[in-house]
Amino acid sequence: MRVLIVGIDGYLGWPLAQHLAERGHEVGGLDAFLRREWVDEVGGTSAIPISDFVDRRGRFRERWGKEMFFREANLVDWEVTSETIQTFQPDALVHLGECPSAPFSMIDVHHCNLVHTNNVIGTLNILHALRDFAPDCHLIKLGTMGEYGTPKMPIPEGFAEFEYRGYRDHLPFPRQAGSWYHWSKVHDSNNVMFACRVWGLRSTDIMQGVVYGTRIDAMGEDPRSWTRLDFDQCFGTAINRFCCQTLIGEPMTLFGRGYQKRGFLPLRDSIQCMTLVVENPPEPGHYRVFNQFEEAYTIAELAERVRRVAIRLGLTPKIRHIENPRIEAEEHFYEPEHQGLLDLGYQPTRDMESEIATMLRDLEPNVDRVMSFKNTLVPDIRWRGGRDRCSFVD
Ligand code: USQ
Repeated sequence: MRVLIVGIDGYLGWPLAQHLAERGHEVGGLDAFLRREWVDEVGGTSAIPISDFVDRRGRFRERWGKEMFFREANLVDWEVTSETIQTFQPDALVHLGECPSAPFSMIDVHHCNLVHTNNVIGTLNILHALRDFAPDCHLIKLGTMGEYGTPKMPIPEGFAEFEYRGYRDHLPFPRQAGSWYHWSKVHDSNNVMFACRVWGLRSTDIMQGVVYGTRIDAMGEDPRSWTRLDFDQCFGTAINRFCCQTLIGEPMTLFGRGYQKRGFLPLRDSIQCMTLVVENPPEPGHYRVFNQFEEAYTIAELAERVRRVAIRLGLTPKIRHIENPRIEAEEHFYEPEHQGLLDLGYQPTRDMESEIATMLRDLEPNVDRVMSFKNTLVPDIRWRGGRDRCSFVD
């Protein structure tokens, strides 16, 4: 299949490109390298050094024997976005070209607006370009489990049967997002669903949990194949941060009580699931939703797993509670369903501890690099507004 990856230079995009090429797909990409800029802006860096995109394309050419189609373009630019889709004529378009950070979106009005413009307008441009130039293409849109929030009932995959005053209907499950970033994904979901209904586009909206990990098999040992691994307060996610913190002897930061539950999955599972979705498109006009994660865990449980693995590797891990900069439930009911991808053939890795051990080994040569950016580990972006460094509370 011809697969266009929007956001091909990112944490998920670059491994996905390699995995799909390995499976014989014709991969093309679009990126404006904004993730690199945003991480720089917040004073972070990738713990694992990454190549620039010229070198990444060189690696692609060497490994798969062909030049990769690529456009350096910002999705909010309609002309380039539509030209890219018209020229490449994708069978599938994987949309990873969004700002993925909740804290970044909470910094101030400018960051909130930047995230909304980038994410919502970018997706609208893709939808219009698909309608005009590639109406049969399958849009794989990365949403987030965070769209649903943490309701006191099981979370279905996108839709559920509702009854009200004796009437029944199959309707979208309510969204209760927890940051401006997560709300931008809700707006995207509504827009994609509407485009499928009125224009007959086909799309899979993936509600993905938190991804962790450094590797997939298709990467091999060439550094140009490696993907980024952020650990700053904005672009670093829980397990990735816990591993980097442990590596340099800093405490793992449990926000508040630490019993927040989220769905998690290793990088290799994320890539496996997206590939299954690409290779099993829905019918034209169909909008389908999958909840994509391996299992739900509390943050405290995850820190404990990192601690166990780190001790086995001879490190001295610490776990500490820190003021929660976010406004979120710190202990709550959480039972999201996730059958759709299993029905398509998803085989969860399930071995979180060996994945964490691989991460710690991959990170080990970069200990000095992480150490020199350690001031980005303690959060100061507050959900209530303003910036104020959080204090440890134990
Ligand atoms: N947390 C800690 N300590 C930390 C970092 C995070 O306790 O050092 C807690 C947070 O308070 C939160 C949970 O861990 O309750 C997850 O936070 P996160 O930073 O790992 O992830 P989140 O902000 O939710 O966003 C990430 C990705 C986003 C994706 C989302 C999936 O950045 O792109 O959409 O995970 S989900 O969480 O299911 O919404």
